[in-house]
Amino acid sequence: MTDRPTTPTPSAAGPKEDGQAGPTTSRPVLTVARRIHGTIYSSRVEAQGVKSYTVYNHTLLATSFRSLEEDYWHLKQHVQIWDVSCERQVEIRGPDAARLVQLMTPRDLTRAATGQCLYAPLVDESGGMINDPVVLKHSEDHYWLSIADSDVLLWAKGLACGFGLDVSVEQPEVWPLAVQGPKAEDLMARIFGEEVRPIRFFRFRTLTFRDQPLVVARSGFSKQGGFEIFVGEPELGLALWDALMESGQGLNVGPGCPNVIERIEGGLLSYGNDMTRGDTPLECGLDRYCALEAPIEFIGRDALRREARGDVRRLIRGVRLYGEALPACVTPWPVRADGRDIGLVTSAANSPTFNCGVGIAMLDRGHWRPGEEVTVEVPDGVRPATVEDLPFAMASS
Ligand code: THG
Repeated sequence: MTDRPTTPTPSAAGPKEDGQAGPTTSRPVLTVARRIHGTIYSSRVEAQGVKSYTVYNHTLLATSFRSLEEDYWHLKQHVQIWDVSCERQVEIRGPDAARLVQLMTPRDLTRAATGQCLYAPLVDESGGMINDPVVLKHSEDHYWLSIADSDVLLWAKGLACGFGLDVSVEQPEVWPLAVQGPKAEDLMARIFGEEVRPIRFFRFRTLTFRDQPLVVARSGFSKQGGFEIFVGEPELGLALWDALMESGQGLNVGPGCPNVIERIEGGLLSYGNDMTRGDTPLECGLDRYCALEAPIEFIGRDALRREARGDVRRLIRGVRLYGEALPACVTPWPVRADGRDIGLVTSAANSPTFNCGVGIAMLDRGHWRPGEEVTVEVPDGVRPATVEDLPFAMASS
């Protein structure tokens, strides 16, 4: 087997200029071979000067272009094109499709509409988080689960076999492209026409580009507004990327990617970082997507009902961290109150808006009150911190 080093890729710790730890000279590179997929847009992403990648669903995902902070301001002020091909689609079709999708999630899908996107925790038999996809309902017997970073295909296939369901479960070649930022709607209208404007949040329509149909949803992994376009044809995808980049006169369009500062401020959780199979959706603060008393059948229902009837023991909260600029949060940082361990910070970044560190933390009951003072053990010392609601809100002073 000939593994070929291709993209020089910064180490897990990332580039220094992003405020992240790690060597600055002769960093090891990530060897990219068949098991780690590039995407149909990779040539464009590299031509735009991507600085760092992560691997998500076995696929490259950019993590910075200029610096985290420059990318952050650009995303909040203008419009960015993101290669989010790593959001793979698990396609479930057939007479038992609705039953299988409902078996996987505590969210009540019985009244979901065709053309609707639904953020849906997936849980195992103990209520542990398996994934947190966006479900796209194409029809009663046709769904896409637009997945976060875990192998949902295998879980869904196992359930389909085990329950003897009449469905097909596949991972089609679909390459989502996100257009995010306050000017996203104007840019999209230049490509798809005025029909994009009436698409409501978390709804999708089929629009045409170069006479070819494309699924266009008003969704995306930022709080700045925008769309996701689900492309099935590599050539069409490149033409779409180029058209978006070339049609942005006056809109300051640029390349981008999910931005860790913006997503922490916005309270968007990252599966594998902020939550794992060891956490339940109730602990993740996703109870509004759990219809535990609805007359629906889903895996983990008994465990979640038991948890909900007792006291949920831990909860994801925001934390503000004070002091020097933070390094990257590679392994979780212990949180302490009165000298006792009370939780872990699982994601952190330096917020230019709040002028302090911002983090997402899983905290024990009794320590959830906004303003509660705690300390966080970061790799270079102990920092004072305070507990916050998610999303982070601007102080109204
Ligand atoms: N888009 C698509 N697929 C995805 C993501 C995405 N799969 C992986 C990952 N992101 C899933 N995680 C999230 C988390 C939050 C949201 C979307 C995907 C999100 N939440 C809304 C919010 O917090 O404002 C609320 C959604 C709702 O209430 O239904 O947008 O980004 N295709």
